[in-house]
Amino acid sequence: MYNNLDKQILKKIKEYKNIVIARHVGPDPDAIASQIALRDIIRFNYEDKNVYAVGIGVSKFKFLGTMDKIDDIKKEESLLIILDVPEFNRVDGASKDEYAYTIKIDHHPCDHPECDIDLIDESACSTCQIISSIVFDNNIMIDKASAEKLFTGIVSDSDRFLLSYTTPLTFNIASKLLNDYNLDLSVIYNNLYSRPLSERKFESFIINNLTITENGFGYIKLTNEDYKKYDVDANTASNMVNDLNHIKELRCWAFSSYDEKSKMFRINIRSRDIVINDVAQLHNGGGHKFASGARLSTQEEVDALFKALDERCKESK
Ligand SMILES: [Mn+2]
Repeated sequence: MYNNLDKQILKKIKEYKNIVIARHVGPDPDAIASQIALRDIIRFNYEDKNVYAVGIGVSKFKFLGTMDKIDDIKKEESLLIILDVPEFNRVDGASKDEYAYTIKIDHHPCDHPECDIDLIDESACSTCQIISSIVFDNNIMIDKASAEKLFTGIVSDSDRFLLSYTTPLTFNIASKLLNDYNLDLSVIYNNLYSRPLSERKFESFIINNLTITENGFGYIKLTNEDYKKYDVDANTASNMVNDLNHIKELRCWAFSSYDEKSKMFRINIRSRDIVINDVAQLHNGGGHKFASGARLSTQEEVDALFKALDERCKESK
């Protein structure tokens, strides 16, 4: 279904002895699950290859697997695959010019070539869905643990099949993974969705302190003090943005969370039916039509973006 691009990718994987797999900074379950699953699928099929998953690990997602330290390989003779990320400036732990050949597999829109091969499927709910399609279309053997990871990424990025990127193909693939590999749903859902009470309290704090404009735009600016008080981190906050879906009064909503490490404001934007990625693009961000983000360095820039989003809500009333 990928116009032979998948076959070209598989050919390159066959060709290279050393393969490094990277994904975006501040990873979500889809990023890590697709990365680990692809690594383990390649290892499962080619015992003699050196395959590494790189980037900073996130303890919360340890159940998906751990990152690797690259051995003493010649990167200039190695293949780099980047997953779930449109551009190299957001890739964690790898840069383009170090490697002999680069491949991108992603579901985020991108209007320019980034790698030697770019497989972009904007209709897929997740990178894990794309990897699953490649696996099934090409009758590739995979192990049960990898199937479990692919399913986890699909469930997580589609927000449990709620988001509009969920298609009949998403269900077909999920069903095939479940059925062919006899997956245990309760284990997967427990890993993904059990969370400490402090996080639920933090979620209540967000809902109680959300500002909603008359145009249906909701926003909150989270500070380090807020994280400390609820014992959560900036990452937790940005992953929580999906939880505000289906609040009637909201058409579009955004979190600004200050990240001490990078000294940047991380903005997460969601919308029920208003296109917002073009607004994000004008403010140092980007993403999907209804799910975007941005990274900004000053409070003024945050205010300008929020104003533009409110404007967009007003225009599309
Ligand atoms: Mn994704």
